[in-house]
Amino acid sequence: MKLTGVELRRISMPLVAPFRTSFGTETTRDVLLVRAATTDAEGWGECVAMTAPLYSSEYVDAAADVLRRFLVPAVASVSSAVQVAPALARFHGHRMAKAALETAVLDAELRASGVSFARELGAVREEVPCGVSVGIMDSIDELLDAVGGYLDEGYVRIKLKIQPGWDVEPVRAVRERFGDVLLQVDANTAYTVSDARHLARLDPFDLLLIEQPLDEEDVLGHAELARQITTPVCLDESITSARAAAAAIRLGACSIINIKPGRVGGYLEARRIHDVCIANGVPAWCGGMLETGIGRAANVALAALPGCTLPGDTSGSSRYYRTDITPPFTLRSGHLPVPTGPGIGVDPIESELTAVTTGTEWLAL
Ligand code: OSB
Ligand code: MG
Repeated sequence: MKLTGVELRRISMPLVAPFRTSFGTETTRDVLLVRAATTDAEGWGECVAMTAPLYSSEYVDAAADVLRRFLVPAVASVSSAVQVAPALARFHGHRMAKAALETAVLDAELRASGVSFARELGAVREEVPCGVSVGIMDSIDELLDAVGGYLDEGYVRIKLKIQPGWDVEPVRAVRERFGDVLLQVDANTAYTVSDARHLARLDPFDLLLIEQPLDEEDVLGHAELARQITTPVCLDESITSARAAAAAIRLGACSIINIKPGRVGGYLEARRIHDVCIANGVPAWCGGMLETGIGRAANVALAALPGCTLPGDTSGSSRYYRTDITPPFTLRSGHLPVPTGPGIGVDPIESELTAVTTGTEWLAL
């Protein structure tokens, strides 16, 4: 297989409702798609970087820039996806950009050989249970309506975004209204270790986990916090590699890990993190970044691995978009089917893709 070029395509996808977190409110997803053209097949990757560097240091314009100037030229002579990360290793950071490129090359390679992502990664399930991430709302009533709607749709686990001033009360309200539903919270780094006694007030609510309460660099702080609360600590932002995962586990900073391929540089590193989790008896689950069907297809394959034992943030297309750019992912009894076709197993719908495209750029190799 030889790469002949890479297309960078920007699309603008309005969300069905604003998604509010402790770091900001997203109303439209500005997505960068990477299409790898090879002598044998073409492949797709979705860059999960957001419009502004609020979740992590990456943002979509920077991802496009680093791909154009450094990453794409550096993969000119790779003949397999396993060669992508080594070819990019001398460039620091930019994991979401690297992940999108590696995923596009992997998709092309797997399509050429007729192998699905699920098969390649080692999936053991044909469908995956789905959770949903529920943003911060203006009122508890609004939150209860949203959660009730998702439970009616079949979601098997609810994740509430929290921040100081929106934590114990929303959790209490959801517990009181919806009983023993699987429930967890995500703070996206909104607290400090001095909030430990406050966060311990979540202990009585039997949460599955609290995700990334502290700064992404405060791994030791998470270890200290984990000793002061009974809710299991799960890391998202802090886990940027398999090495970081192994260190965080060894330090006692987390007992659960959210795996996001974009955050860690791609699906091959994501699988290594999964393997670190299995080796340590640490439950893992597949996170999300409000992906379109292109990114979702590969995430659902990852969620089907044996170590992904908790429901992921792999929701149906309609939770995000009125019209997806692929055939929509639709929940069946709270589950999504794992694609079985070659590569990511789904194709963009040409007319939908064209309708949302704001620009394309062809980088010949
Ligand atoms: O922290 O998990 C997060 C969305 C964007 C950025 C960060 C996060 C999220 C979510 C939504 O929680 C997950 C999804 O439904 O895709
Ligand atoms: Mg998170």
